[in-house]
Amino acid sequence: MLNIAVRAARNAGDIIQRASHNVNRLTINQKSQHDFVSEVDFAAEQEIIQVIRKAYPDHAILAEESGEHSGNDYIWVIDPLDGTTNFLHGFPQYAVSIALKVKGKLEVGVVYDPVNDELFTAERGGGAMLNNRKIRVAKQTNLQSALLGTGFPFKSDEHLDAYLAMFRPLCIATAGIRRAGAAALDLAYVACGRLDGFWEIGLQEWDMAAGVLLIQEAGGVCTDFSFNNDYLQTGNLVTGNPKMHQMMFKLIEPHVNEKLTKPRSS
Ligand code: 2AM
Ligand code: CA
Repeated sequence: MLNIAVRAARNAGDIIQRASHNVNRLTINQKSQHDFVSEVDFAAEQEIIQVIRKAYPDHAILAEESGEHSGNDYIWVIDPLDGTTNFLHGFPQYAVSIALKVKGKLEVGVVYDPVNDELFTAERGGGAMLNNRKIRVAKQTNLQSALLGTGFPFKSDEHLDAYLAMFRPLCIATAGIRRAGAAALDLAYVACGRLDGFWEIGLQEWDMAAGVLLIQEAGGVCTDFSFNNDYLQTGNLVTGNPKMHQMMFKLIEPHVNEKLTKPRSS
């Protein structure tokens, strides 16, 4: 199943890279405020679904641009192009993200960066790899030297105050914070130690499913804002090595309100 995920991710990556030379000519639609989708997102998603359907005709699919095809223990969770806004600006930070959930548990995760030809893969119990080499989360235990990733609540200002309240102590406590704009790739960077930790409010399941498994298999910890495992449902995630996660959580926790502990509404 990992092989199928890799084939689908690479094929989608090829479609994306071919289109990257002509972004100005793409048809772009706005899904909601600050949220865009292009014909490349759709084409990449169709390719991924085709590869998966051919190998596993009765598995279910949850994909960003085509919704949920329900009714199975096996669900493929797909973001065909994570970082669409970056892609449309020629900002080379975007990726394909594909995960497989079996009975609600993440079993396979692939994040593919077609710009740098970096393939991040993980299977439950089998470790995490970058281009077939084993990766581990960073060993950093000092917050002052830590480089963190994050994402801003870009869709609405509902959680902006809570987010900014968390941002402040983390900004003061760490060596730096990066907001690169493609959550799946940020998580892959935590898995291979380029980032020491990451947090975000309001992620979708397809943004994080593959990345979460990469981090877990690379020795990291992922929780929601209640220190539980409901990040796929709430969309809120804190992650890093066990010590980093704990230190970040301590600074985030005082600013967590009730809304941030509930399953997301959309
Ligand atoms: P997407 O490109 O697949 O939609 C988390 O920040 C995620 O939100 C990103 O990985 C990105 O995934 C999505 N997103 C959508 N619009 C965004 C925007 N204007 N800025 C940042 N992220 C955006
Ligand atoms: Ca997307």
